[in-house]
Amino acid sequence: MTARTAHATVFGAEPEGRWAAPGRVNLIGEHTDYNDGFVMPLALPHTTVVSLSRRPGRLLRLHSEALPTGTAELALDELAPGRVPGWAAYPAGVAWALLTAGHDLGGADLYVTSDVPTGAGLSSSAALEVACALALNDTFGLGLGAQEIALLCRRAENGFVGVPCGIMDQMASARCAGGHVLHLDTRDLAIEQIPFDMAAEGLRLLVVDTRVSHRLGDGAYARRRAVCEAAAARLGVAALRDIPAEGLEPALARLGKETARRRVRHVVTENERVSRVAALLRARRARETGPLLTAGHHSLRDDFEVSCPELDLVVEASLAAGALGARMTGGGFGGSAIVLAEAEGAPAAVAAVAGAFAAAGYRPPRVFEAVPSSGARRLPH
Ligand code: GAF
Repeated sequence: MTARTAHATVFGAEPEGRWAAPGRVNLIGEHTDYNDGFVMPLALPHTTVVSLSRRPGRLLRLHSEALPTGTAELALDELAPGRVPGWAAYPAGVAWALLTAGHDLGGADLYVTSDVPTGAGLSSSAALEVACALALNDTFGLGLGAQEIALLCRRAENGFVGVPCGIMDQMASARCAGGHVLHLDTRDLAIEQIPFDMAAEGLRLLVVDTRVSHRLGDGAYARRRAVCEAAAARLGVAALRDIPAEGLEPALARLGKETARRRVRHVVTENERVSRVAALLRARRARETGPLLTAGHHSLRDDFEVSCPELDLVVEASLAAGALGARMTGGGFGGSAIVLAEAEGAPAAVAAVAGAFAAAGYRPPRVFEAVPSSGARRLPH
């Protein structure tokens, strides 16, 4: 059954349109977005697709193909943070963010399908939010641009779902372009689309999903963010982005706690790595980014302390098998890693990771290629 037919079967009405939003993988720039810093995600070919039909009244009905838990029914005028459990909190949060921003919505039925892996650190939540926002924006003629949509989706996640994430994932899903990485300044949201064609340089970028479930809601992410904000306040800057690389040592000397020093060192050095990777990609020297990716992993493992044994093993095993660079990607505590390898060396790196996982008694990882794909869009009817 196609999604269109499924929509009609569940809701008794043909969808008026379908909208797709991708998951993302981040090349470099981790835990920098809530410090006003720099990030460099690319959209994956995996998308969440939402079909929508309007309905009379002010009820929002939500159905996910993946979850046989039935249809969630929510009154638009009763949406409030903390009241909607499970996956429906994301679409409901988007409607809430739109309504509280003063936009006019009516009743709607939304049917959701997705092939973005969940819990894999690949932004399935942002893909769901952005696809829903796009569907509501187009259908109710709200006239919002991609950046406004990303900001509203972050507001949904922060204020309604309760995850204190930064802006990277929503901007990646809304604004990435096929064949490019999105070099984003998360302070003013200025973007640079940098061409990213690994095949042309004889390279491959692989995503390794460790299948260790990653959850940002358990407090560790929020604690990292709070330490960074407290350190910025202590250093008298608006955000850690304002500490330049050459100002790192004096800044560290002013921080009392070792934990704060480590977190600050990660953020400042990571922003510097994003700039260096951007310069190499502009010069079509992607091969040379490998050591920067690996340095980013070590910083996330040792200074930011958001890695886990499975992610570390992907990095160690792939590098030992000749990969050019590797790092965890996304929030961490599980989820996925990326591996940059020579095209002809990629199979050996994948085999080495699979072998190391088997030897360690871990579940086999899922591996696929990161092909830079389009951001959110309306699909042809
Ligand atoms: C998660 C968050 F949602 C992002 O905002 C970002 O902070 C990322 O972790 C870490 O770079 O994906």
